[in-house]
Amino acid sequence: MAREPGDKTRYITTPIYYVNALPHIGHSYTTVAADVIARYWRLRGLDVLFATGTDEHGQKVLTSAQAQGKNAQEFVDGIAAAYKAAWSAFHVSNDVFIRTTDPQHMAVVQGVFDQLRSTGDIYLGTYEGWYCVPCESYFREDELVEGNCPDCGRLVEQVAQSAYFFATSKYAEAILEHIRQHPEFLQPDSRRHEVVSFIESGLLDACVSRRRSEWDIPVPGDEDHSIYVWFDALINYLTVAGYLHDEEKFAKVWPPDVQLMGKDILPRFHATIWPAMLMALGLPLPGMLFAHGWWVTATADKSGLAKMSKSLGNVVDPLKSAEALAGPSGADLDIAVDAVRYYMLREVTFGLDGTYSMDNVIERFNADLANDLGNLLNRSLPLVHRWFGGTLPDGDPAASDLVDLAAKVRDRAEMAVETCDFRRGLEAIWELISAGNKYLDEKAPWTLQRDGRMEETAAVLRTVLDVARCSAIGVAPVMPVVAGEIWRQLGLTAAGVEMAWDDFEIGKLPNGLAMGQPTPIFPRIDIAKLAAGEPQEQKQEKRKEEPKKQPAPAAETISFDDFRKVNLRAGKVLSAEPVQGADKLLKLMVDVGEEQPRQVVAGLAQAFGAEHLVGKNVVVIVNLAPATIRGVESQGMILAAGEKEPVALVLLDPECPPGTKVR
Ligand code: ME8
Repeated sequence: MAREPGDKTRYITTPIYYVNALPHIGHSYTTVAADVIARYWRLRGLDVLFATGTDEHGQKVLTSAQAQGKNAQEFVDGIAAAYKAAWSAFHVSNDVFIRTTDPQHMAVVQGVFDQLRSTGDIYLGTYEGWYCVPCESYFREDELVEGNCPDCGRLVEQVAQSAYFFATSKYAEAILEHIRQHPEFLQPDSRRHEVVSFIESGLLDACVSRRRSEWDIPVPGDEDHSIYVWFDALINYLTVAGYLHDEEKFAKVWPPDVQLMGKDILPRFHATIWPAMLMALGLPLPGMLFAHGWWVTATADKSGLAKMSKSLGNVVDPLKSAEALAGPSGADLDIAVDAVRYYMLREVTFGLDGTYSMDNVIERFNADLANDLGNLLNRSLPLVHRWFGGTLPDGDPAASDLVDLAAKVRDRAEMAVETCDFRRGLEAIWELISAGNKYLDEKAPWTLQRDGRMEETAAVLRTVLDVARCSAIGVAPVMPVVAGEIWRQLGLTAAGVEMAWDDFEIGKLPNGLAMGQPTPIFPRIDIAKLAAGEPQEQKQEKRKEEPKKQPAPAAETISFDDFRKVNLRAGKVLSAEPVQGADKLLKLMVDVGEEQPRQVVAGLAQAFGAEHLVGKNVVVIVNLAPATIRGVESQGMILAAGEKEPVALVLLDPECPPGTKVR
């Protein structure tokens, strides 16, 4: 249902998640995708309502609470808090977190039930069939598994009991007609076809009540029945929008523009009962229901793939995944979280199933983030500090194909968000990033600068940094912290420039901008070392702990504080012997004034020979992280002079005692 032109309101929802499990990557996937759309809309200046929440009623919740010795409210409060914490850690910018136990929601559910009962769309009938008491679910004979509940495997009862029904079947034809008129209503196309077949195969009226239970919403005026959890849950989307309690808000917000969910809950619930309920209430249908695929893992016997789910015990914890990335890279956890968000949306086309692999997360971190995006900034920004004191002279970017490319990429990214094709959108942005890196290589500002062509040098750097600025806008919905950091490093935050999608255009880098401090955002992970369980060489300083107001150091210079971190000591070489299989390497034992001599592996064999080194007073970096070189541990580094190969040792006076600090 397209909004009127000029209507700036947008409403987006995720499913509300059951409180029987803590959030895993599957829940994060839907929620992050919705967050990306919400953030994109906000960047476009739209007025966004983004809701997620928890589905807290049902007999199963009561049973789980009892199993943990808690009362139901205490139990659901704990899980709802865990969901909120997870979304906050995952940079999810939801405006509302709805819980079905909110009294306001419960009142809306009863109000809707009453309304539909008064129009005859809900009626009292008799349910005859099989019923699983713990699952509160009715089943047809052919749905049972060896005569038991297909969900929990327990015994089912044959029942003939009074229950309320909702007249779904009455709306079947109208729903099909709506789908025909609005193909965008159900996405992706494959799911739409599935839903059409499902509806055409014949709809039964949905049973929307259960035997009265203390942990469900009672049917108004009927002590014997409770409202079925799915009927209760679907109404959350109405409650959030203000239905039956805030008319003004509801008139502004309804209907949802986009509702996201996994493919499991599309056909029966969101594409059938839900539109039928809205039709019965006389309300417009959502603009688009998008059902994405599943994260799957290999089954235990490796014969196939199974949906990641708590009951199968094969879930990935999203935060642990980010921690597993931050650990070896030394990246800030917030950056790692953004990288996981990026991975989820870049790796698999939204709509298809995918397998979650930590190796692939790391690979994308190194290739797409550290190499491509990170380098775009790292290779250009320091040069502005080195040659222009941190502020580029006023001017335009160099005329280049990049201006056109950026315009095309922006169009493609917009189309991608509108169709939930996040992968394609990110691919487009990466085309721009790669083109920016290639342009830098081709224009080689280091050569221009060496030749004294400073105006051209500035124009090239301005173009590249403008590409970085556009890329920051482009990735901001997916990686908000990363984008904020690029913005800061470019000096845009300090200059008070707000990020806006409309500024995704080369030529909008402000003149006179005092650029910020260049700090690598994505420290590369050495995969070989990671596999061997060895420490990574360059741990990044925690980004947030850096004093923000420090003057920007010039490129390829380090601050005095940085220098002070290098612990240099006088050392006396006690012995030196070749490292097997490596003709350049020597294994040295060096007295650095500690209890035990240090073992240092150094590439000095060809330049000096082992015997020449013994007895020499050298300078040793003693706080370098240990590394294993050709299977031999090295606990430091010896200073030597030379471009590629060492040609001279840095030597101290013979009387300087081992362990003396070198400053
Ligand atoms: O169904 N891969 O809640 P739920 C991708 N309360 N997405 C996954 C996934 C996976 N392996 N596992 C879960 C419910 N999801 C109801 C919804 S709405 C009115 C009521 C995501 O906790 C996906 O979005 O079982 C799926 O639809 C949702 O979590 C199911 O969450």
